[in-house]
Amino acid sequence: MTIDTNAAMPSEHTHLDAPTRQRPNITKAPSVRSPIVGAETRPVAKSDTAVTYTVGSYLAARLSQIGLKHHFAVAGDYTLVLLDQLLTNKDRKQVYCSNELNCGFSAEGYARAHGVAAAVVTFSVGALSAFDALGGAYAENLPVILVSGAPNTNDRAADHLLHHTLGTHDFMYQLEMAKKITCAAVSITFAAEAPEKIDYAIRMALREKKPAYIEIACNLAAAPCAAPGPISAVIDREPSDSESLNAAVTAAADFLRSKKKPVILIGSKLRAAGAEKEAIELADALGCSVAVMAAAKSFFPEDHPQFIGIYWGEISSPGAQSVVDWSDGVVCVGALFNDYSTVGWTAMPGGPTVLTADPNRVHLDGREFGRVHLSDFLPALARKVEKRDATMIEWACVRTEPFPEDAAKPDAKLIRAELIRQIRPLVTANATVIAETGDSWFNGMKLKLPRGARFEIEMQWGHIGWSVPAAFGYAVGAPDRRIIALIGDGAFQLTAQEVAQMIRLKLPVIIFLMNNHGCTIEVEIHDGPYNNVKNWDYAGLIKVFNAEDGQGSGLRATNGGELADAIKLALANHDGPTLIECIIDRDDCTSDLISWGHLVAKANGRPPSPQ
Ligand code: TPU
Repeated sequence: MTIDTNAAMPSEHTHLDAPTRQRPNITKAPSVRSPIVGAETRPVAKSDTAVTYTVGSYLAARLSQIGLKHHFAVAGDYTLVLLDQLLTNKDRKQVYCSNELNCGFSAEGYARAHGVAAAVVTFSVGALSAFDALGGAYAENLPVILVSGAPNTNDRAADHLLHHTLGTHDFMYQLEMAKKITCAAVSITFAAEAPEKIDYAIRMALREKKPAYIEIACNLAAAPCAAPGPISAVIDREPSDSESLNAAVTAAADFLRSKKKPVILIGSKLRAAGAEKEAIELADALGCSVAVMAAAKSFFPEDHPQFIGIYWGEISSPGAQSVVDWSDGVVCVGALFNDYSTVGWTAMPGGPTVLTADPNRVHLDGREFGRVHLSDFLPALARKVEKRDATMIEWACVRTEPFPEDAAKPDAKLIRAELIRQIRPLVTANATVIAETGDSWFNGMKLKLPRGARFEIEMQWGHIGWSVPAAFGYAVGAPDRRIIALIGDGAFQLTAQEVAQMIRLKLPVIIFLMNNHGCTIEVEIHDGPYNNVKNWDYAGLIKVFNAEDGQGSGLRATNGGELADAIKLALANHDGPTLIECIIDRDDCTSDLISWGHLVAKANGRPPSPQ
């Protein structure tokens, strides 16, 4: 994320009275009337020479100042004037989505690539769909700012029933719901209060790395309000408490000094804490083994000499579980333990051997150190520790080199292992792999990442279908990266429409769709008729989405030769996405999925404890 701290105004296209810039003669601009609320959509003129901000253009300016080059949107009559206002700011593009769930997930994917994102939707019918994705952003620690249009302020006091509501006079329920899934939720019902409320929501989202919600009454989007001041007032970060930081570092250094075999375990909150580089500093200083949790794959470089692989209970990378479980001092950095990451509560470091370093707190030996930022704690600790490399000696004993894989015969029926073998070379330093909930998680873990490659997974929220819009949003936010999405057929059916938006924006995302005619992950947890998926002509779908002007490719591979040809074509298509439908057997899944599914099912199936 690039935050432009100097930019008090977004661009020369904006309408702020800027002494150093050419003033646009906005009084001559024809104004556009909203069909719905009759509000002016052009900047509001105070006089012939001075122009003030509107609620919508204030929001637009702030989004630019925090570095957003895009925001995602689905139109609706409660937001049309707001969308017009946002369009007056030429620093950012308005990117349209097929529905609000996808819009939310597109923003979530953009936030992964870019650090922060925004999405604009209409009241209730739109926002309630987007809330699912907003819950995901909360769970995954991503600052997504959701903006919803809302009823006209005059209708609040009047005895009016409105469309897109519950058919009651309560227009506040959406705000109340938003409070549960955001770190800040505000409703703007007076233009004068907009700057303060918008700034508050943005500040909280950036500080907490959680979503925020801004509701704007539809007749206020074009209403005048104050101009934005310097963005530094919004993006302040409360520093670590120096006493608490020093005490935590001293205690942690003592803890590590008393341990013979410390190991570092990296978790998914590391990125949100902005401390990936700092984790490498600590690893270098300690010289111990470093394992990452599945949801944190790529948050520590896999080519680092101390990297030992994924710690994920009994489906860990070979040797990694032994090294972590044998350790007498596990430094858990941004770790998140849930039923999935602990493989049904079978693999969870705990007790006095564990030092927990979270984004804003440190806990060890029954002591808690608050207001300590991970990005301050890790380098300070690195400066205080001595080398402790016993776990590297253990690692040298238990590690096993992967067997080289032979290519399958080109005309042999396609199997999952051949598919992964062919995907491996595509994962270059510039690649981002986006792995959907399903066997794609476990397939993705088998991809070795060169330095620079990124891996995105939504393991806490686990919404199937996330990867299609998230890949779209990620590609918008990082257009120079090679984006490879791995997805199952069941998941794809939830959000398939967003491939059409990839086509619209000519984004060369490569989608590997594993068509195994079923929800294999669910089969392994608990099987039944509900796990069968109606087959689609997935490759053929791209022709439908292309319509008269699109340049997406839809290809089908039933054997290794066809897959190799499809990958060549995908790499040659720079003008749109390529979906490669890979036909594999219903039972062709990783053994990791089977082991994991068995243990998660066991955890799910525990009978109620006696009260
Ligand atoms: O690899 P594979 O075959 O398991 O993937 P596929 O075909 O995409 O199936 C995924 C099946 C699945 C379901 C139905 N995984 N989790 N679920 C439960 C679920 C239901 N609805 C949402 C929105 N998210 C979920 N995780």
